[in-house]
Amino acid sequence: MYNLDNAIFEFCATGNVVLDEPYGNGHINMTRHIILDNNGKKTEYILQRINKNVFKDPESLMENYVGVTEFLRKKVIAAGGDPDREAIRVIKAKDGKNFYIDNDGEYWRLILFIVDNICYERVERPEQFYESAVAFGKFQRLLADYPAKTLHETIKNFHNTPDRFRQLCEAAEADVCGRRSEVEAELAFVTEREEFAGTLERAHKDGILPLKVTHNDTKLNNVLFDKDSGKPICVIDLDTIMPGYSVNDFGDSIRFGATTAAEDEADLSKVNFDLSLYELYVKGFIEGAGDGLTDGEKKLLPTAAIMMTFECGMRFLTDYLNGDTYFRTSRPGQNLDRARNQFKLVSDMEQKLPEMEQIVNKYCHF
Ligand code: ADP
Ligand code: GN1
Ligand code: MG
Repeated sequence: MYNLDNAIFEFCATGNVVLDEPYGNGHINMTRHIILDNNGKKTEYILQRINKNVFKDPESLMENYVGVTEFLRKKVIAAGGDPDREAIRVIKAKDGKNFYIDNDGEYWRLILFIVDNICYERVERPEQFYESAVAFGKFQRLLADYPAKTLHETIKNFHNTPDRFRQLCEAAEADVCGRRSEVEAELAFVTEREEFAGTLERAHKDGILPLKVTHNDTKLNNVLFDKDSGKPICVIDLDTIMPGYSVNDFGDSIRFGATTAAEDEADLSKVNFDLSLYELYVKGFIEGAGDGLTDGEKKLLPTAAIMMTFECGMRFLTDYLNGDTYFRTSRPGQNLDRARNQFKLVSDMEQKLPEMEQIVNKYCHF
């Protein structure tokens, strides 16, 4: 249950509540936009209840979150930027902690609302996608010297695609909701790609793909843009910052953004992979990451785009079979639509792989 009295006033934030409403389209946390009026001075906040079903250890998560935000704040200040706009500011609870635990054992955090922002659920103009690529590439570059060993693994095996394959097989085997018969075609599609699922893990074992500090959830709606200049202000949603593969941050953006339809579009004839958006993202990500990517990583960018799309499709399908317990849904069958949508994109990308590789070659000059 959402209980404002038990949450916002437990933080070092004072004033009368003049606005309190659900906010954003995240699939995981419960997010509210709150405005407090303190003798005429209004301050805007984002109050979030951390999803404990997804994040089993919220205290470790907040340790990562605060460590990274503080680190980035210092870099923004050093570069002469505005730290309350270009970095996330965590407001402490009254007991000095970075979170508040309510009577039900739920964890809450309060952060400053980044004002005058626009958050896009879909690419409206191609430049936005290019700009988001620069932002996510730069984000990786800024964190290149972060002490990765201090990071907790907030979700074990988060982008371990073979493990996602295993979880899907388990869900299909258990079939707790009796939905398996509806998804035999999708299960066959996945099984045909079992060997492919291990490609990045093998590249890691072979020393081609190093572990780096990565965002791991690089959807377009996890970067905020300035409403006037249209430029990216800040990368948000830092719950999944962990050691990972740089190419997966690239791939996850591609699966969400380089498409002609929304993630849950059910009419698959509308869902196609958009090569021109892909090209813009390649250009921006390589520019943003600077010299932070090795040739081995760059060569794996197209594979990672397919991998993240395939993996996300498996995750949606697993959740559908398990009874929609992980991703927030707003209508029956939404997770199945999401899974089919991702698999349609995978097929389309597989067809267009030669072009995807040519585009990477064009910007990387191997
Ligand atoms: P989830 O994990 O559920 O996706 P997010 O941290 O991404 O949660 O937050 C959900 C949405 O809330 C974002 O997509 C964005 O629209 C909005 N949001 C989050 N943090 C801020 C912030 N500091 N300022 C303004 N809007 C924010
Ligand atoms: C979730 O939290 P949000 O909506 O930004 C999910 C991502 C998926 C995405 C699919 C912690 O992202 O991994 O790619 O939904 N986040 C988590 O839309 O599982
Ligand atoms: Mg989000």
